[in-house]
Amino acid sequence: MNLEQLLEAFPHPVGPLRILVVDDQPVNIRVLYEVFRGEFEVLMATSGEQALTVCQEQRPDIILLDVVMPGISGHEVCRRLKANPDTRDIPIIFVTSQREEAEEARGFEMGAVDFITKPVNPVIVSARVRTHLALKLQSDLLRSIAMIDGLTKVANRRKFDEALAISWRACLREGRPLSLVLLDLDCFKQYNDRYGHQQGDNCLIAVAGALGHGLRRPHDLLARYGGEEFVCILPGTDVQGAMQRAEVMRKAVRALELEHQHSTAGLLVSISLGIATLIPDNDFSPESLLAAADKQLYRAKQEGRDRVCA
Ligand code: GH3
Ligand code: MG
Ligand code: MG
Ligand code: MG
Repeated sequence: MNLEQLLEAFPHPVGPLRILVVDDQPVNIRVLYEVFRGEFEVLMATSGEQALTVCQEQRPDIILLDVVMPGISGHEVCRRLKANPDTRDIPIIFVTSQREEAEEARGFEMGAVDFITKPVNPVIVSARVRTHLALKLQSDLLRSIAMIDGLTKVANRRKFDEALAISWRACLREGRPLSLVLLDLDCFKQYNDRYGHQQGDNCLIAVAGALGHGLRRPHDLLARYGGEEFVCILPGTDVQGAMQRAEVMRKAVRALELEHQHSTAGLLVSISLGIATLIPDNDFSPESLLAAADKQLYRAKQEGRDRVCA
């Protein structure tokens, strides 16, 4: 797909695409600004330092980067952006008056996606930028699809595994508690038997939506763990906090008022939840936390369902 087709099929979530033009000569910036201003939001920087700040604050979708600049050079800007996980996926095109092949090869070795010589030809620079933006959008899209559950649109198991490892390390480093809430729909086999698999799927979608009420902080994550089980990662939340959130989720599911005539826990769709909390240290593993939450979930089922155990 080219850029137009991609943008039409998958509109960019936050307004127009942003292109950062970096050059110590304002006249060079002007030329590129004229090429792109109708179509993209053009961000500008006249030094390497400024370019790094703009990247950190505004996350451009692509960068046109001059090589020779006083202070931090284009190569150094590239090296630093590639070393930072937040910025390493932003495509960089070097724009330079140095025409030697060795220079071009060096740019590619540093992780640039393309190399354009000055004076730029507007048609060529525009075509190359569009090609790389289309590739960038496709790879962003693939990455996000690979992390999302197709039915409920919450994070999938793959994303959960990744996020749990990250939260574990962060809480280990900071000596903070990490809570997991594992939950499972009550008597869902009977729900499918009574209302059909299609309505079962719709029920899972509605429940996933209601569970979102239990999330508060930017690093909280709700994922579909598998089948009709979901899991929440709550970094920095202690057991009391996790119990509050679990109660919010339990009530939000009840509040959907989805009829379930064959549930042993009442006549509405409900969930059972198990909580485990610990301050990560090297004697435990993320798997042990999950196993502890599963144990509590089992208890919640045993004690009659539609409840939270910790
Ligand atoms: P319990 O209260 O003990 O959890 O009883 P349960 O019937 O929910 O038992 P269990 O967790 O073993 O049953 C899981 C059921 O969930 C069986 C399976 O058919 C159903 N299920 C799993 N994934 C899906 C799905 O994607 N869509 C639908 N419609 N049903 C699913
Ligand atoms: Mg220069
Ligand atoms: Mg289950
Ligand atoms: Mg179940």
